[in-house]
Amino acid sequence: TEPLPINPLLALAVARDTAREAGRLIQSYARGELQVQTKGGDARDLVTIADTTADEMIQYNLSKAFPDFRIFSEETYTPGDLIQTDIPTWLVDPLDGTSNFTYGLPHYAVSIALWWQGEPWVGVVYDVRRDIMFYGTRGGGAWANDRRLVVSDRPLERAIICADWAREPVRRRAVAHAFADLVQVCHTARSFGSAALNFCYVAAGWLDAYFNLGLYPWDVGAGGLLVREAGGMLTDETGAPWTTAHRGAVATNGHIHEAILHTLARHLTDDHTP
Ligand code: 2AM
Ligand code: CA
Ligand code: CA
Ligand code: CA
Repeated sequence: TEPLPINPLLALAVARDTAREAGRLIQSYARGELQVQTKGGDARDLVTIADTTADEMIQYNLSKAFPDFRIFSEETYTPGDLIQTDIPTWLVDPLDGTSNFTYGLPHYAVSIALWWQGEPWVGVVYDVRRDIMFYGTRGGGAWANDRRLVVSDRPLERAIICADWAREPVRRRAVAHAFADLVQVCHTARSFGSAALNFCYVAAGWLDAYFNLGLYPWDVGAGGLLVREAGGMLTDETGAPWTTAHRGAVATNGHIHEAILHTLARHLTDDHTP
């Protein structure tokens, strides 16, 4: 692939500053009365003024710094939009963990990735409440503040497995059943509600595996880059290397990847029709 037409470190600096500023903006809404709305008639798909205002600010900053780049964002995306490989494209999730945010659970993040030629070049995930900046560049490693991240080497028996719940009913059930099976054989299991942060936790070696079967490019772009830069594996639920076309993402330390895929496959092929 051709190199990015700009210095990735410049894009990284802009993405980091923008994510931190978005975090401040999100926090300015955290104490007030939130008008929580739902999207597309799905009662579980929440959005607030914090999501939309942070999205506007991020898009303004990124397009001011890089006027020729595209932006693919959760809050302005319309179904059918495609990521073009020949134009550098920002993948933006202004607030990842909206359910946590609206319920007052202090665990959510801002996720920004730069995508080009089918590959991630820059990834930034900002943990708003803990003030941790996770970031990385293609070939430049994965970092949390100033610490280099490396995935764990734990086997399944000592692993902490993490998952979040797809909203689509068949996939939601498959996740729940796979989770129930895995919890019997691993050390323990968690569900935190921010996909972006969960990928960072796999990169950091704090979690050994994370899977979610209902994700979009802006959920995975940044954190997924960090998983790979930290030496981990990132595929879809069939084991194909993850791309922006996939809705399922499985991130692990590599050692337990097959076991997770195998367990998921068992429940994805089950027939649950009554
Ligand atoms: P969000 O908060 O930005 O919407 C929770 O399940 C995690 O998965 C969150 O990071 C959430 O992102 C993300 N997610 C995005 N789309 C989802 C979907 N269709 N079903 C389940 N989780 C989704
Ligand atoms: Ca959302
Ligand atoms: Ca998200
Ligand atoms: Ca979001």
